[in-house]
Amino acid sequence: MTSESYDFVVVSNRLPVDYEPDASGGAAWKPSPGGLVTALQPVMRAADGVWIGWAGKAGLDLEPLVADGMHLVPVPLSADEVELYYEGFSNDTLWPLYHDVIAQPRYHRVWWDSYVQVNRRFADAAAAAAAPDATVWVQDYQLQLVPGMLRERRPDLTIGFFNHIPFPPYGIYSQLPWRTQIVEGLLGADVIGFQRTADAGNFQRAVRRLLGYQTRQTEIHVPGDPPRTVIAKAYPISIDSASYEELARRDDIQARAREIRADLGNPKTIMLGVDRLDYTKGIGHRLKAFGELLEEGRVAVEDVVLVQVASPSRERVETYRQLRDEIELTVGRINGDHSTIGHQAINYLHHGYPRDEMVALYLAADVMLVTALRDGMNLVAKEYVASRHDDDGVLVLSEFAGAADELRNALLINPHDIDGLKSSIVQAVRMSTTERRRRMRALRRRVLERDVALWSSTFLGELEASRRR
Ligand code: GDG
Repeated sequence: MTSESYDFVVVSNRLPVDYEPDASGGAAWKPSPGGLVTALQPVMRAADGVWIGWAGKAGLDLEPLVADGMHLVPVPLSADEVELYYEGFSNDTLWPLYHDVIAQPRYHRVWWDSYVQVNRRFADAAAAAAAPDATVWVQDYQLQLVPGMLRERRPDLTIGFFNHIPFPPYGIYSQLPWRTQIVEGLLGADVIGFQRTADAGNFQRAVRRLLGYQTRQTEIHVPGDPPRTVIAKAYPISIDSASYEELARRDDIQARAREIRADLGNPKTIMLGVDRLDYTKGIGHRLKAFGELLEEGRVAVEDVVLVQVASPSRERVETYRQLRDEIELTVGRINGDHSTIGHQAINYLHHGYPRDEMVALYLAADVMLVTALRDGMNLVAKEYVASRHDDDGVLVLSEFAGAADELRNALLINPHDIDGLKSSIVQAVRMSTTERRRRMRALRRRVLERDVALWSSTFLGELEASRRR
């Protein structure tokens, strides 16, 4: 544990670096910069802050370190805790429950016990690292008890929480045996951020139903001595838009995009899906729609190819193993039925790729398919738009992704409506250049203006304002 203290503390399940022991028995830290790191790095530097999280490998007790100019405090997790708190409660109870029970959530008391224990460890680490009156920002569903635990120990702190995934309607949320404890845990924060206004509304309803507290617009009145006002509100997350545009303008990445097109046989239309292999992403619905379009002859395998990047995810959770089997069976069937020697219907890639390659794929894709059944935001949709500095390309976007609240100029679809999805795919394939440009320009204005730096500064600004309330 660190003996130093900091005015700004970020707490998330994972640290923004991966711990990779090398062959010689030494250790290496590999930065894994995502949007959150990009957004928070300037704030961390200015406030000389610290990031608290798990290093991604079980059973390691590591010393605090400095990587990429950031102070990092690793929180250890045992192999059992990875199984119970992380794979179990976080990914097999909360994840399916918060995504509208697309898969069946599993409720196990030992998983919950581990969740409480691990949340306490994160809260202890944050309490130890935070200077008097510091600001602490807790991230995501794995750590929903941390705000309450922290407030108990350290009432001097200003505490923010951001939920990256949806918050479900009360009718679904109320299944959770520990529904009251979680709501109470979250209410330890001064500001609770959600992706969509609907998520904030669902949370407020759960508070009213479970605790009977009064809410007014974004305010929740929490009785006590002293009574507190907690803000629950939407702060839609975004990406580092400029860096995607910058990559997309690079000559080597544009050359790679042309190479991808050529390798695919220069088809008229390349459609692209990029998702973690997760049942929330609607990959099966997308494949079904494409398969039927080929079957009906509304698109031809010589003209249209679907590239599906399905990056490996949560492979130790049974539901994810089953999903992989289902998807791969479907891809095999569609390819078997419709591919020809020279033309493969679906190019399925079960790999993760470097960001450069992702941007080249975005540039190569005429149509981007985001068909999530439920998604907090969906950053892939925003990354596609940010990369299209040529004002071309069509985004087909599920109305069940948070991004649909902002990206109104996409072709919005209901992925459960396979006929509707098929029509939108055909519309995207046939769309005129003029309409593509008009829509993409509008989308780009939005994504370039509202980037991840604006997201974090807005959230932290409101958190700062809550100090004065
Ligand atoms: C959660 C919420 C919310 C994917 N494959 C590769 C790769 N990726 C990158 C994408 C994108 C990120 O991973 C995925 O973000 P999404 O937003 O699409 O989805 P989740 O992982 O489910 O994220 C989501 C998000 O949190 C943020 O709040 O939007 O709703 O579920 O950045 O590009 N990146 C690389 N190679 C891959 O193969 N380099």
